[in-house]
Amino acid sequence: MNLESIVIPDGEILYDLYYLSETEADKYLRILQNDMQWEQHQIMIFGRQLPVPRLSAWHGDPDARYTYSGLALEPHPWTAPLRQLKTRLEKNVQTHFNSVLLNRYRDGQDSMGWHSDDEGELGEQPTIASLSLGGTRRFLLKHKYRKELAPVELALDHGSLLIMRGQTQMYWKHQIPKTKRPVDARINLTFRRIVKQGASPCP
Ligand SMILES: O=C(O)CCC(=O)C(=O)O
Ligand SMILES: [Mn+2]
Repeated sequence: MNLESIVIPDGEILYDLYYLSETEADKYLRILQNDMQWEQHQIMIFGRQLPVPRLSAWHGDPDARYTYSGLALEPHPWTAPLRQLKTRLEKNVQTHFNSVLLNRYRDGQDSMGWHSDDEGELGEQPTIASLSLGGTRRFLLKHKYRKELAPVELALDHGSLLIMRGQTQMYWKHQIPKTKRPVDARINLTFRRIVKQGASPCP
């Protein structure tokens, strides 16, 4: 593993472009594409139920529940490939994870809007391990208060690992913008540790 520090004020991010070998990344992409029970979650925006522009799946320990637009989501159990990845990451990142959110971006029109993973249930300074498989997408970070700081941009590649920790969620928002470029389908896994209940959704 070769985690490179990407220096940003008020936060800590680390990136390993080659966390998984090409062969491993291909294998996990294929397995996860087929095995997960992908759902299109709905969120409430201005009193209207709208589908989020991507598919998702939530897996974890039975008590790692989270609240999503007023719905208490029960995690699906760990599958063997998810557990394998979790164990490997826990060793490498020296953190304990009890859940993983998978997002599947079918094409360039699937996206995730600006948000921070700062829900109360993730605790004060969460460490989030984000593994990317499939088509490369732009990942942007912007500081919540210091408007003079330029956004930070990364291209999250097939098999790469991004770690966000320290104060990152407190001071920065991130997003996966839509793109008109033709892009392959992408799956992202964010391994997390739920410490208490109560949360809000990402737009
Ligand atoms: O798809 C990504 O890389 C970002 C996912 C994300 O920010 C999230 O699941 O909270
Ligand atoms: Mn996020």
